Amino acid sequence: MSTLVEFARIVDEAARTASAIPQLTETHPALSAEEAYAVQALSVARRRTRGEKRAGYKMGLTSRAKMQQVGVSEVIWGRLTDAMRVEEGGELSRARFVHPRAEPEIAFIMRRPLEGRVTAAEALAAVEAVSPAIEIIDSRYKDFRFALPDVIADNSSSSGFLLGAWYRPETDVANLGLLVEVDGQVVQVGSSAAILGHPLRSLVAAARLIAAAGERLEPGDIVLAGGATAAHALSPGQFVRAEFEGLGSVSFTVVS
Ligand code: OOG
Ligand code: MG
Repeated sequence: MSTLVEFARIVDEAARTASAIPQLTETHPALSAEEAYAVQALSVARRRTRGEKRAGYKMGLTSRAKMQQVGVSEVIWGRLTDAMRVEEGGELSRARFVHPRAEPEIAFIMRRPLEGRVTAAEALAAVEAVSPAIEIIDSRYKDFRFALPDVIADNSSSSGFLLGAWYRPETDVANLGLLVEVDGQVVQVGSSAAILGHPLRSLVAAARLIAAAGERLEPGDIVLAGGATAAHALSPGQFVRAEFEGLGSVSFTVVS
């Protein structure tokens, strides 16, 4: 247990001070995914002690593009706090991160609790609204390289998120075309269908996976369904905009 507490301190400090660390599995190759989730919970608890509030969850590696980019092919999840929220249309400070990347996502906000094994219809009935979103991910590991337990312990690279306009839960988000532009140049194109075939499946998976940690989705929680395309590396001066078919766009400017 004390090793897990120490790992939680290490990943939390790396995130807090934006400094790269070696992979935990370099020295502890036997670290399991289950232990890594315990590290994640402990590290997020440290954030909570500093005053950060629960904001929901993020799903990760729910698309092939994302799995291929990082070389890990298992769906993972992490926790969101209010401090990770970046204002839509606002500025993102590059200095707060090690090597940030942006990816287009779909977000759900919950109206009712959702827990354990549920159907897609049950999941949808628990949704208050859907929105286009951008996730800012930032692995705290050197060179953005990690094994499955490393990334889980590092809160699944969670570091920021922006939400666009909210739409009714019935809005069809199954297969929406989307693109990411940097300074007006298209850098990624894709579809929301890349997210497990339908973003709602990611919400179903979220309910099931977080139940394993004894948690459930609560009213007001935000759930990011996972990147629909590979993530794009950010540097100061860039204007980043993601556009979603029928849902408008989400944008921000990277400053130093
Ligand atoms: C892991 C987090 C993956 C997603 O949307 O697939 C993720 C990473 O790519 O560093 O957030
Ligand atoms: Mg993501």
